[in-house]
Order: sequence, then C-alpha cells, then structure tokens
Amino acid sequence: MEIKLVKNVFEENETLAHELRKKLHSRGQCMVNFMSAPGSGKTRLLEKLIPELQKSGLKIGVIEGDITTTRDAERLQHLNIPIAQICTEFFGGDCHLAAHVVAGGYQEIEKEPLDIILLENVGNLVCPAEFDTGSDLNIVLLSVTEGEDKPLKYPLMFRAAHIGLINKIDLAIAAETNLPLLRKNMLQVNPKLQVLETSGKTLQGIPELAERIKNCHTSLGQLIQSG
Ligand SMILES: Nc1nc2c(ncn2[C@@H]2O[C@H](COP(=O)(O)OP(=O)(O)OP(=O)(O)O)[C@@H](O)[C@H]2O)c(=O)[nH]1
Ligand SMILES: [Mg+2]
Repeated sequence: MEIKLVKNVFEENETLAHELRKKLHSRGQCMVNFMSAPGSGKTRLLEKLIPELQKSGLKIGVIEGDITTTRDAERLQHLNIPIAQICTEFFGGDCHLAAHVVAGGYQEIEKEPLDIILLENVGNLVCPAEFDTGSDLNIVLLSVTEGEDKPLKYPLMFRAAHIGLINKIDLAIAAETNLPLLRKNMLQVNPKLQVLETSGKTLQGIPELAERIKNCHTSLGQLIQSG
C-alpha cells in the first residue's frame, strides 16, 4: 500500500492565515503579532504603544490571547478601543493561537473601523511561532531578566520575527544583563531581525516601535493603491 507522507501539517493553518491576511488587506488593515514567554511585558507594552499609535490618528483594535482569564483585556479597557479576548481553555487550552482562532477573535471586532490590529499571543516562547496568524509583522519580546542565551535555546520565535524587542530595559543594570551578548545572540539566530530596546515603564523605544508599525501600515496602503 502507498504510504502517504504528510509534508506540511501546518498547510491548513497557512491557507486560513493567508485568507485572513487577504481579508484584512482588502479593508486596508494590517495585523501585528506580539509573542514572548509569559510575563515578558506584552500587555504593558501594548498599554503604552497604543496611545503612541493613536497620536497619528490610527484606529487600533486588539485581540488578546490567553489560556484562561480576561485579565489582559481588562488591563487595556481604559484605552476605550475594540478588544476581543480569546480564552483557549474553551477549546482544549492551546498554548498558541492558530489562524482560525485569530479569525474568530477578529470577527468580534471587524465591524469597527480599524487600521491596525494588535494581537497579543499566548505567553509561550516556543509554540506560537509555529503558527502563521495572518499577521503582517511578527514581534518577539525578550525581557532582560530572562537570560542572554534564550535566543540560542529557543530560536524558532526569533527566526519567525521581524522585530526583536529587548524589553524591560529599565531593569538591565539590576539584572546584570550583558546587552551586547543578548543582541548578538538574537542576530546570530536571525541576522535580519530589527532589534530595539524597549520599556513599558520608562517608554524607552516605544516611539521607534510605533514608527515601524506605522511604516508597515503605510506600505500596505501603497501596495493596495498600486494594485
Ligand atoms: N520594570 C518593568 N516592569 C515591566 C515592564 N513591562 C512589564 N513589566 C512588569 O512585568 C510583569 C509582567 O508584565 P505583563 O505585561 O503582564 O507581561 P505579559 O507578557 O503580557 O504576560 P502574559 O500575558 O502572562 O504572557 C508585570 O508586573 C509588569 O508590570 C517593563 O518594561 N519594566
Ligand atoms: Mg499579557
């Protein structure tokens, strides 16, 4: 009997991610996927990044991904923007967001006029990187307390990312972080990674990060105009 070799178990996810991306683009929207280990500072960063993006008149929506609780969505509620919270415990407790799950989250906010959708993935330094979410930009956060070796030990997310944030930079001295080594390890895994130092406390690097995200949205608009 012929043996069927499954070459791409992620094929279905990729198809759905492609469809979602196409749908967003047709509406002039782009999506940014924030990934990191639990507690690296994704939600706190979003809290500071969103007002920075709003300064340019951009309409921001958020899709939050967690296994349980609506805590992260609650922390962003004061920003008064459309937010969808996904809790994966209702369908198996996945440690990542697959494209069909993100599409479900998007459905909850798609009636709102939005320019940029910020997606906070489930806290996990490995699995989320395996799934195309339909985003245009992947951002990985590594906080200075996690150790310089993490890009080498968990390379997948750093390879999948366009931007790498060295986050909680305000704690670098207290944590005795070797910043040049951390940066070198990130770039060893992915030489194309754009590395920024950020802090959700002091706001260091937040305007630069907002600029990169705005550029992504602008270039998307140019792409649509040129057909
Ligand atoms: N000093 C300092 N603390 C931070 C910074 N960013 C986040 N924190 C703190 O770190 C803790 C975790 O931050 P969160 O924003 O919840 O991290 P997260 O990545 O969203 O966590 P999960 O959603 O559980 O994966 C909180 O106590 C934050 O206040 C930062 O830039 N500097
Ligand atoms: Mg969070």
